[in-house]
Amino acid sequence: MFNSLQERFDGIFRKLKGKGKLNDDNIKEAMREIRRALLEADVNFKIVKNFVDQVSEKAVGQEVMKSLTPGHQVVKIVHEQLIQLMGSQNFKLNFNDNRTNKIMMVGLQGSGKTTTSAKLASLGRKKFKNISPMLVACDVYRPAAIEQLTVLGKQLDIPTFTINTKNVVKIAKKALKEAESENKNLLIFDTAGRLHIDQVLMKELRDLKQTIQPDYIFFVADAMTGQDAVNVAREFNDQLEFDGVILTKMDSDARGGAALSIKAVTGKPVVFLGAGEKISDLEEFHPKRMADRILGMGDVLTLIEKAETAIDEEEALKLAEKMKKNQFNLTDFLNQLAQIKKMGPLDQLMGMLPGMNNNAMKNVKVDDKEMARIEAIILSMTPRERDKPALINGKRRLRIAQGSGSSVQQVNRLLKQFEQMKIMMKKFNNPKFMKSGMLPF
Ligand SMILES: Nc1nc2c(ncn2[C@@H]2O[C@H](COP(=O)(O)OP(=O)(O)OP(=O)(O)O)[C@@H](O)[C@H]2O)c(=O)[nH]1
Ligand SMILES: [Mg+2]
Repeated sequence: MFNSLQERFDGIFRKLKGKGKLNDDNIKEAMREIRRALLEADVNFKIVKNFVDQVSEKAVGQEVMKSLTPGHQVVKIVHEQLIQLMGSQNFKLNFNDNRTNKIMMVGLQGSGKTTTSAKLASLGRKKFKNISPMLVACDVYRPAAIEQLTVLGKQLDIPTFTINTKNVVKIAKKALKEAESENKNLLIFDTAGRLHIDQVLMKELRDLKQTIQPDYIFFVADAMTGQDAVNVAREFNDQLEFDGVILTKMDSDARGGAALSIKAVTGKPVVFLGAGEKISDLEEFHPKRMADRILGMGDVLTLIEKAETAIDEEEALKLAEKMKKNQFNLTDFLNQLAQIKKMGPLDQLMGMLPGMNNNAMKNVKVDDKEMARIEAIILSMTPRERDKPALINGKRRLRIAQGSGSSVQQVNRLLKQFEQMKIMMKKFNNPKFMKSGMLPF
């Protein structure tokens, strides 16, 4: 996410920070580079021009020139400008417990509407105590689409409403009735996509909007399509007036042009990001956190939120207790690895830490393969060995190595790391620290 822009900004600012004082020429050069970086990230050219004009105006001001750390001042200005570009106000999803809340999902074919409908239903249920969701299949053109939504719903134990008709308005009316009789207070309407905007679809969507009077209409767009996504967003907004944008496939989008342009072009904010195919891969979009990420300042808050949703608090407390009593064994270690894995790929998580830009990431040794190896080694031990690693003598080490397809040295290294970890745990015996669920290494 934003990798190329991150790298470019890193280079530009390093150069600026290296200079004691700045003059007009230095600033002009930096602005030229920022302009190029944004264009390469596929940001709309008018927005780029506006952005650079505003940053230059502030940067050539006396304050920056006279400041002792002019380079840092420029970073600060760019940071503020990025936040403004993406919308300085955070969007907040609000539901009312006492009536049916309705969300309508719209967008082109393959943008991620169906997947994101399920992700949102799951997030709504998790974040709001008295919310009970139901999915409504309004994509009447492909039978497979209804099946897809139903399967996702089943996985989550969330009902999917379907009836056999091509009339979307009829489906919607029946769904609203069903919600009332079944006590469901959040309906998510998944609609059909088209390859291009066409008037038949738009009319159908407007009719649906008229019938259900949604609390939110979210426009779902594939971030990888860059400026195309922005143009389609503008047309959908003109015809349908949506409330916010959900950008999907951000995990595969290195450029970030859509995320940076949509607010300025449509006036509507990005509200969520899809960052993977798993149900839990939906993040709230916070302009400040995004600006932090783009400028390599990390996004610790999102990391903590991910930990909170993926890690079972009760488990974490149990674990903290075991650590306190020095009873932490290799099975617990294995469980912790599984919890971390639930949070997503390690490189994505590391990318949220401050200072972890692409270069730093290359030096990070803990990768997903290494995790898989550790897991295989521990799984090749007997329960007694996991409980009491001291039992593991040379012969047993050989057996474990063979069982897990690794070398005896790798088994030795893991056991040594585990011993060191236990020593460290004694030092870190702080329940609050452990509650964050992170391994202390
Ligand atoms: N990597 C990644 N893949 C995603 C994300 N969101 C959706 N996808 C994938 O994108 C593909 C299309 O997603 P759907 O949810 O079926 O898209 P849709 O908008 O409902 O498509 P139509 O019903 O054909 O209009 C699926 O393979 C999803 O798994 C995401 O955030 N990251
Ligand atoms: Mg679909």
